[in-house]
Amino acid sequence: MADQTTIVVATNNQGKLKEFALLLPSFHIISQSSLGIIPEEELGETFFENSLQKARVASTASGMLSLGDDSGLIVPALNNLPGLRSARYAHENATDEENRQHLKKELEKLELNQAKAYFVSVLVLMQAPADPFPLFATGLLEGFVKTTMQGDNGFGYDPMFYPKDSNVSLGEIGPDEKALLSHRGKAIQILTRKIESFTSE
Ligand code: ITT
Repeated sequence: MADQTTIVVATNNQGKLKEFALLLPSFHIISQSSLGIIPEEELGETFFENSLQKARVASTASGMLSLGDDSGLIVPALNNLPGLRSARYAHENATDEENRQHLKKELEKLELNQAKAYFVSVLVLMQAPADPFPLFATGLLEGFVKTTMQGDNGFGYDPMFYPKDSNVSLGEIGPDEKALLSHRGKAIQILTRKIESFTSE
C-alpha cells in the first residue's frame, strides 16, 4: 500500500466509494470524510461545475490528488429529471428508497411503466488545489427505468434501471459486472487513459 498513489474521493456516498475502490485498484482510495472534509452545497447548473467544485474542495482541504464525481439519472420523458437533483429528487435529505418511490410515482402519473433513461458520471481529477489543468472524463449508460424494482445490489436507482438490451436491473448484477458497463466505469476508463498519457510525457 505504501507505494500506491493516494486519491481522496470527494464523495460522502458509500456506494460510489466502493465502486471507485474497485475501479481504481492501482491507487489507494480514501474518502473525504476520513479526513474530516465537509462538502459544499452543490449550486452548479451542470454536472461539470459540481464535479469540479467537489474535487477542488477536497484538494484544497487535503492538499492531495482529489477526484470529484457528479452523477445522475436523466429521464427525457420527465423533462430530464431527476438529473442534477438525482440525490435529492424526493426531498432535500431523501434516502435512495424515497427517491426510487418518487420516480416510480412520477412515471405512473404519466401512465408509464417504463421510460428511456440514461446515467451520467462526470469525473474531475485535480492534482493540487491550484491545478490549472484538471482532468475531466464523462461516461454514459443508456437504458430504461421501470416501475418494477429488482435486486438490492448497488445503490441509488440501480434496482429500477435496466441497461439497454438487458433483462436484469443494475440491482441484480454484481459489482464487477456493473463496473464493466456503468457510466462510472466508462468515465474511469477515459480518465485512466488520460492519467497514463499525462504521466508518460
Ligand atoms: P456526493 O455528492 O457526496 O458524491 P451524492 O449521492 O449526493 O454524493 P451526486 O450529487 O452526484 O452524489 O448525486 C448522484 C445521485 O445520482 C446518487 O445519489 C444516486 O441517486 C444517483 N446515481 C448516480 N450514480 C448512480 C449509480 O451508479 N447507480 C444508481 N444511482 C446512481
